[in-house]
Amino acid sequence: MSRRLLLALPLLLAACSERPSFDPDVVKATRLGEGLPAGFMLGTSTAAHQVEGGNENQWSVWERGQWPDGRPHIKDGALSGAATDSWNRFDEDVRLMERLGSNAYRFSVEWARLQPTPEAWDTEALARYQQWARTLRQKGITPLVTLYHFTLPTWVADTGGWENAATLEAFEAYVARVAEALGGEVDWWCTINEPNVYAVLGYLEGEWPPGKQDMKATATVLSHLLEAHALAARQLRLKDTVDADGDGHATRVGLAHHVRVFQPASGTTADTTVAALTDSFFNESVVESVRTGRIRLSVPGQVSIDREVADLKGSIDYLGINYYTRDYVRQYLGEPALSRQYVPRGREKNDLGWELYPEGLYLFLTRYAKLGLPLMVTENGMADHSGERRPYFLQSHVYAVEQARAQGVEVLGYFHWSLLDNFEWAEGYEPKFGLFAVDLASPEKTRTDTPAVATFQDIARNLGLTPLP
Ligand code: GCO
Repeated sequence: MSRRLLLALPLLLAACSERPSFDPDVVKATRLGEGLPAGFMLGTSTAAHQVEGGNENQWSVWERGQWPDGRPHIKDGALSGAATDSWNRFDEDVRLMERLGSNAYRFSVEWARLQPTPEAWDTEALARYQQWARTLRQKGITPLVTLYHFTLPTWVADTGGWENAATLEAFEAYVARVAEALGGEVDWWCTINEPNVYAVLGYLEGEWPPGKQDMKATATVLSHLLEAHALAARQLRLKDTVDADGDGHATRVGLAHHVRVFQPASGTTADTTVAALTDSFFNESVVESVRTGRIRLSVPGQVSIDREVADLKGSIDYLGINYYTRDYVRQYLGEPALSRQYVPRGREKNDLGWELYPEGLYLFLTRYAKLGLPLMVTENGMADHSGERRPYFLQSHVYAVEQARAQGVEVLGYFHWSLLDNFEWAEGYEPKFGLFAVDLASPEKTRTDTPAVATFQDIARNLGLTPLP
């Protein structure tokens, strides 16, 4: 070996450990689940608007709208409508969870259902959510409840939604009521789902309501969502004082943070700089805000927010990670985000064109170990209409979790997105994310197994859980 190569070896090794590469044969030969500790939460994840059906909120209004050129806002003009009718089929869904052998379920409560107008409060709907949590616990399935998953009541959206600071107060009051009602059954909470995705898709890319393309508004919304998270954490700890599962914690508060690997499209300074900026804004700023209690959002020449927020520091007991994919980033000064993202030809992708890159989950779990807090994979899944590719997707991502744990990273659980095929926002019903496929045309919304059900059951068994027949 030449001397130069020898000198370069540590660097090369460092580069390798930064960018691991999983061998599919090794992944498939691993008895996944055996590497996870007893008590590890193995479950699935859904969101109210995507499965419940019959919701009337900011999104359902948007679904009925069009772009200036007459195209519907949602692909193929789809409406969330009855969705998978999970509002009425909860017990059926719990059977599916039991068949999987899962011991945890993440679902969200719908603000617009609970508080359809500022003065009205639907106590029956609240009681139903309470019953859901109780049922889950009786079946040995730990509920993890999300308080805000992308949908606002119309009365909140009409007064400016998350751009308006007054929304924070309304949200805090809503959280207080939910925490009081559900606290006896629920210990695990997720305040806000993906603040960064909500802000970017609604206010920067304009593909989601309210359809804006405005960097300043994006930053304002992101910063308000982080503040809302802090207020929610405070309310949860105040109002939920019942330790439902007797593990010594009445509340375990987290948020679900969507992370993406941003790979510079080339080695040029332009691309590496813009990829680092994107990473910093999209991935890092949320984590840094909750770590330091100080919201710092900056996009050179466009945005500079730097403010300390009461109760933000220390607001999470765990960090939820929603991980799906990697993007390649090329500088493009004409775009508000200063870049364009794409997936090169030849990479394996899901039906939505997202690259399948399980190593990215490992990268984020090891990266965010720096927080010194437990991590939880609150979402991970793939759009796959055939269902044939999901088994390996599931295996390789659980493998990533096991690899991270083997490095000493405390990962408490893995929630697959999703239990069922469901309403995929602007993409409508075409993408199929479910472990169980749903026949939307049938009045019963019939659920059938996809091949990954067996994969999930294997993992559950190896973890010591018992899938029911
Ligand atoms: C998100 C949401 C989910 C999506 C899922 C698949 O991550 O955007 O939490 O509601 O349906 O991620 O795109």
